[in-house]
Amino acid sequence: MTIINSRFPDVEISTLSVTERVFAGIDPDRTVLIDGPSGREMTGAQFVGAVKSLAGGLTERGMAPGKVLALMAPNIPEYCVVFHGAAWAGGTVTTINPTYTAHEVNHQLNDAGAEILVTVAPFLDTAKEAVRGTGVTEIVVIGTAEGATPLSDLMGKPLEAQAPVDTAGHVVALPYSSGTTGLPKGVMLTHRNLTVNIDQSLVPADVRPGELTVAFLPFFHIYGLEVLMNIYLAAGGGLVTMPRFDLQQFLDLTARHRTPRLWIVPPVALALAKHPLVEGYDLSFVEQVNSAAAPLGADVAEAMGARLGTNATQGYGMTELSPVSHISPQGKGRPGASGVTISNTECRVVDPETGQDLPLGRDGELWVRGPQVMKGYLNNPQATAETIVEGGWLRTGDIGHFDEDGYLYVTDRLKELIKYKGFQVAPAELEAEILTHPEVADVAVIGVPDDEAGELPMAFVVAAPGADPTLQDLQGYLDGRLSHYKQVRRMQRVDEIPKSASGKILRRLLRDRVGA
Ligand code: 4UU
Repeated sequence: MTIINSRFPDVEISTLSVTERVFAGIDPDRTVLIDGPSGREMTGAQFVGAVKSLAGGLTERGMAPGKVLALMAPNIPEYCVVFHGAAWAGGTVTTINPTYTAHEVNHQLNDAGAEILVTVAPFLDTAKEAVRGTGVTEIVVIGTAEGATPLSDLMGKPLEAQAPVDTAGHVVALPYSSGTTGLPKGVMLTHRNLTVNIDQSLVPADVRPGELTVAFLPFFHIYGLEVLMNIYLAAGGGLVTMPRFDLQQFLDLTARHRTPRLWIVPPVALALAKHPLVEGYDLSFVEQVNSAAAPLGADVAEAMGARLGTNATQGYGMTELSPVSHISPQGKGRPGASGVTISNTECRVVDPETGQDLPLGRDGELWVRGPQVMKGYLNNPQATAETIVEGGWLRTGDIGHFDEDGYLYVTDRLKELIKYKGFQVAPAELEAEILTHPEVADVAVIGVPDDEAGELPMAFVVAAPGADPTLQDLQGYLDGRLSHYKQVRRMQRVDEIPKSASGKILRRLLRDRVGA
C-alpha cells in the first residue's frame, strides 16, 4: 500500500457540534449575513439569537435526535438560521434543491423520513404537492404565505445549549448524492464530519475575521453549505447571499463588498475569463479565486487569473467527504491541479483493474481516508460497503495522480456521475424516467463534454417496435418530472445498448463511440 500523506500538520479532532463550532467563531457585533439583493443585514448576535429561538420553538414541536427537517430554499440569510436551528435542537437536516419538481422532492422527503418541510413562498405549491404520501406533517415558510406556518411562529423560548448528541455519530446533515453509481442517496454527515472539515479546510484557506464572500453557490449542495456557510461563519467572516446566479449581480456585489476571495464553479470561471461584462469592473482587490465541483481546465484557469490579476486555484472533494479533501494553499494554485491533501487526510491511487497501488505520477482511482469521510448512505448498507472499503478508505470514483509537490490532478471519472455546471446528474435517474416512455425500449445515459456546462447528458435510445422517439419527445416527457438541469440535451438512436453479462451498461463503449 502506498499512502500519500497530507503535508499539513494534523488538526485536533473537535468534539463540538457543528453549530457550537460555528458559534465559536462569531463576533456578536459584526455583520455576518447580508441578503445580497436587498442589502438586509444580520449581526452575529442576531444570528445566534435567531438560531437559539428557532431551536427552542422546534424543540417544543418535537424536534430531537432522530427527527428530520427538510430545507428547500434558495440562498437567503434565514437558510443559515434554519439549518443551525434544527442542528442546535438535535435534529437532522436534509437539504433539497428548490428547483426540484414535486416528484423529485416527494422522493427525497420519503427517503429521508422528513417530518417538517421549510421553504419559501414561491416554492409552496411544489411543497404542497410534494408532501402528499410522505411523513411531513407541517410546511413552514420563511416569511408568510397562505396555507403554511410562518417561520416566525416557530421562534420560541431560546434553547441556550446544544441539545445533547453524540457528535461523532449523530447525523446532522443529509444531502443527496448518487456517489459512484445508481440513484441519489442520503449522505449521512455527522457533526464531527462537518466540524473537522471546517478546521481542516481553514489551515490552507485561512479566511480572515470580517472577510466577506458572495455566496451564490447553493446552500443545499455541500459546497455552499460547508465551504461557504459553515467555514465563513466559523472563521469569523460573513456571507453576502444570492438566491440565484446572475453574473452582473455577482460582479456588483463582489465589487460593492470588496470580497478578497471568490468561490466559484468552472462555468463561472469561463465567464470571468471571457465575458465582456467583466471589463466594467475593477476587481483588483480580489486575492484568490477558488473553483471546485467539476474540472477546471488549465487554459481557462490561466485566462481567468490573468484577466483578474490573481491566483486561480481549485479545490477537490465530494459530498461524501463533507466535502473537502483537497484545497490549494492560497496564492499557490497551479493551473490544472485540484489542490493538495488537507490535514488528517490520506490518499491512495489505485489501479481500478488490479486493485494495486500505483507509483507516484501514474493515473488511477483516488481513494481517501480521513475524519471527514461520511458515516455512510442512509438505509443503504450495500452502497456504503461498495464505497467505503476495508480500512475506512473511500473510493472516490475519480481518476487522477499526484505530482512531486503533492498536487492532485483529476484527469477522468471512473464513475457514471455526470456534472452539469457542477450539479450532479445521475444517469440512473434519467434512465429510470426515460424507460417509462412508451416509445422507448431501452436507454443509457452518459455525459458528453461541453465547453460551457462541462458535460451534457446524452441518451442512447432503443426505440420500441414501430416507434420513432425524438430528442424533443424525451425533453417534453422529462420536463415537469425532473428539474431543468437534469434535462437530456443530446440523443442518438441505437439498435442495442451494450451491456455486460450481468446486465450492466457498458458506458465506456458509449463514450468511445461519441469520441470516435
Ligand atoms: C475535477 O462537487 C462536490 C464538492 C465540491 C467541493 C467544494 C469545495 C470540493 C472542494 C471544495 O473546496 O461534491 P459532489 O458530491 O457534488 O461531486 C463530487 C464529484 C467528484 O467526485 C468529482 O467527480 O465532483 C467532481 N469534482 C471535481 N472534478 C469535484 N471537484 C473537482 C475538481 N476537479 N476540482
